[in-house]
Amino acid sequence: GIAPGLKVVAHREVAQLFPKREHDTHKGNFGHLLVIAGSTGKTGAAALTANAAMAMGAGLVTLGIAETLNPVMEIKVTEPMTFPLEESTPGHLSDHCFEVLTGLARQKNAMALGPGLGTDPATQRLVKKIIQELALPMVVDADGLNAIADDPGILKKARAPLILTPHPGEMARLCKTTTKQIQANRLEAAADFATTFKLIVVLKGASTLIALPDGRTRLCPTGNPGMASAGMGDVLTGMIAALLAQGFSPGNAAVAGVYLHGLAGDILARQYKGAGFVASDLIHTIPAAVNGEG
Ligand code: NPW
Ligand code: AMP
Ligand code: MG
Repeated sequence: GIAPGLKVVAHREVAQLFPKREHDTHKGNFGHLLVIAGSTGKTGAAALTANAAMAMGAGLVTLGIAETLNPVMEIKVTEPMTFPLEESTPGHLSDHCFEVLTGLARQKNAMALGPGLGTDPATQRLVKKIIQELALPMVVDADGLNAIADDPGILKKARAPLILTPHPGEMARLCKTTTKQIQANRLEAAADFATTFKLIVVLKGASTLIALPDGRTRLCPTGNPGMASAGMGDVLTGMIAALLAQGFSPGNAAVAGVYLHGLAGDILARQYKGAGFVASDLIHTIPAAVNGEG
């Protein structure tokens, strides 16, 4: 049964959030997203996040990447721009790049922070600085969440709205408990964290929950087991962040991003009769989900 007060996200409310594109519009009207993601062995996560943001309608995307990985990313992504940043060990971002990053963040409308960043201590210091000092609405995911799990209190110092997108394992790290405990109390875990730290929690998994800072909670009806594969969460992060960059409120960005990510997965599950599609396929299905198919 569904807990009282837990509203299921409806297709109609998501569809009406997307304004019609004016005849004479241009890319400057759809926001510029800054993605900070990727490390040695996990450049795929950075590419998926940046490409998903483009597919979700962001006007421009810039991917900040550890400098020795920049040549690889120049080839891996096409529409997103890349920007090499100072690293600690090869392929891992250093907190020494924070000044440069502050400049890079200046003309941006939102940030996606964490997919594939790795767990280098200097990278983790950088994540903490970004969250506390950059006034950009932000989606924090994956290793961005792992970086602050030892001190979630810094989330209270954020200068702009935050959307956290933990899977149950990451949520367990944030709450210093086990995945099993989180899964047994998903609604309570997400709602408590969101109200305590005054941010949005997207607790992923079958039936993703969205908990808002005012205590309201939403249940996403889309998504399927075919989505239990590498990179699906990295795509979601890019999708939500792209909506933030386009000026969606944090609550609307989270609700619409989660719903359409699941809907794109459902369109693919029908095409593939179940599973076998991959996160890159889901990126290519985003327009069909947004434009009302399925
Ligand atoms: P358990 O074992 O049940 O306790 P990790 P990751 C749990 C990047 N990637 N329901 C489960 O825990 C990411 O962006 C890069 C229940 C599981 O063992 C990150 O930066 C890719 N439990 C980094 O890798 C592609 C669930 O969490 C544990 C659950 C590490 O991220 C892959 C795993 O979590 C990846 O996206 C669920 N629905 N979901 C690339 N190509 O570059 C998760 N768990 O240890 O945080 O590892 O999610 O792979
Ligand atoms: P991550 O573990 O960060 O790659 O995120 C996985 C993404 O796929 C999240 O958006 C999950 O909600 C989604 N997902 C994974 N498994 C399922 C499932 N069994 N049913 C629905 N969605 C799923
Ligand atoms: Mg993930």
